[in-house]
Amino acid sequence: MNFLLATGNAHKAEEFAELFNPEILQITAAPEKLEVIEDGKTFHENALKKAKSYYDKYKQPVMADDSGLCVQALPDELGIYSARFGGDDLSAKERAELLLEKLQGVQAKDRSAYFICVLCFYLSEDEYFFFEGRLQGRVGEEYKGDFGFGYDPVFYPEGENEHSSLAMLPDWKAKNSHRAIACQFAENFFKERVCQSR
Ligand code: ITT
Repeated sequence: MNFLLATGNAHKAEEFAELFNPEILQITAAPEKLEVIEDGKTFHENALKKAKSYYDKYKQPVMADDSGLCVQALPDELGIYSARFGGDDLSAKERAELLLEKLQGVQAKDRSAYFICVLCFYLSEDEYFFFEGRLQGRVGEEYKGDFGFGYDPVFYPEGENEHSSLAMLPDWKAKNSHRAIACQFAENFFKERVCQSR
């Protein structure tokens, strides 16, 4: 199955290129980025809005991603607003540094956070599906690492890699991220669907 990718974020597009088995799902870049006002109250609403906007314009199946970082100590500041945290004029690095600044003095146990990715596969107005992935961890004390994008340099996943930021773990991120988990759910779903239709 072929889906048009509804994103203006080149980093997401790069990650998706590696995340699907092309024998099951092929994702093609949209010819042009559309301006979509993301005023939904949930990741699902925003993912649907993006998918529908691209579907309405290009009249073909679309996949959209709405994602963000949810930080326990700042419940209303990031989440669905992650791309705009601190205002529109900040760079991704400035946003991540602002997050470290706001958490200055907050103890390790209260720095808990998770990344979330909600994918919307939009086949038609009557048929669309959501898949969600999460990655648990914490906001560290330091900005570290050169890979990835957004908040990766300040996010430290829980478990064996807890001393490395996500921006230091490109291979691990490709297999274990919120986006990789959501893609795996989607791939399994569409694989099953193709098998059933044969
Ligand atoms: P599109 O809406 O065009 O897809 P966007 O960047 O505006 O692009 P979102 O509205 O989904 O995307 O915002 C998600 C923000 O959350 C993104 O800009 C990053 O700051 C952050 N984010 C999401 N996934 C991330 C990841 O894997 N690593 C680091 N930061 C991430």
